[in-house]
Amino acid sequence: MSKYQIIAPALSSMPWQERPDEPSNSPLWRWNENPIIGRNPIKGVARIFNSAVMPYEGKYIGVFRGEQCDGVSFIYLGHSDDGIHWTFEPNKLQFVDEKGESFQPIYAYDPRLVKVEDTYYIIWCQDFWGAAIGMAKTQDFKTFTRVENPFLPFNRNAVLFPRKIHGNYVMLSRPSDSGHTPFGDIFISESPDLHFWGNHRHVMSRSSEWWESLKIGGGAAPIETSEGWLIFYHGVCNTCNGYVYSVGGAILDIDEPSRVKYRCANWLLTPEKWYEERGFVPNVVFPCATLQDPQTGRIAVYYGCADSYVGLAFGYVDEIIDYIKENSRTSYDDTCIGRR
Ligand code: BMA
Repeated sequence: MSKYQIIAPALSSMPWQERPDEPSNSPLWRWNENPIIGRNPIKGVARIFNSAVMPYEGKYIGVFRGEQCDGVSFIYLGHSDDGIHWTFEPNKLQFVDEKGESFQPIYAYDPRLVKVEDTYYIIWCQDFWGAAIGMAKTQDFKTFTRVENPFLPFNRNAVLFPRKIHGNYVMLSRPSDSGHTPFGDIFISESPDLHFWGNHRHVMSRSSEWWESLKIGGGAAPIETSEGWLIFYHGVCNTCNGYVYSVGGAILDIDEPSRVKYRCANWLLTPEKWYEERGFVPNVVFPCATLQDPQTGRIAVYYGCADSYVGLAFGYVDEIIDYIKENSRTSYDDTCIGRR
């Protein structure tokens, strides 16, 4: 029995490997056959990375960022029996509008996939006269209906919560600029209907810890636990050789998620392996999804590696939460309700 409970449906299976016997500074460890998706995975697609997966009908399904050979990213659907070995549909996802007519984004990247009640939502970044959030829903992974873009440009890294809070849908996002944004905090917004968004609050700032001192952004969908919403997010610092992206961990209040209860001063994952340090954009680990099993307390984190591959890391909820709590450093910006 875990010390902390994950509140989510039980999984009959999930990818898993126990911690290898090697020095580590983190409660997470990597799958020893990373990366799970290599180069040129689909005809016309050079790289898949920053992607999200979910259990579906006893197997796994995922939405994948596929960077085409012309450099434009779109979302591709993938299927897997074990969550590790993936086959991809050859064509990018086709979206329709509420009337059923074709409604394609110009580009689409960094998809997240979240189930709320009986519907699956894909949330991504796309062009809306500048980088902004796109969103679609599906119940069968055959028809993908776009809903109105939730926020004005410029915004990225939107992550929907897996259940409503106080009757509203809740989403994290990171207001940004149109380029390689050299700033950025995580905010939260609510909606009664996924159409109108408001009650905007500040959640957490880039911090004085150097690894996340430039900007931060939402990563995987929050995991509901007995201690609060466990989030894996990305934190970025600027070096003389460019940005470095690491994975951070925090726990948000279960009823008022704009309040940060604990925030780990240390990264949980930082580029250390060849597939994280070397690629189209070196030194990037970028979490977009988790699988979690309440019975065993196991968590699998899916993350993009160097804008070139997908990697998988594992941890136990007890060790992750204890590590975040033991190394927690919060500021007033984090713990306040986030209203000014
Ligand atoms: C961010 C996003 C991510 C990407 C990262 C590193 O701005 O575009 O998709 O992984 O930069 O290049």
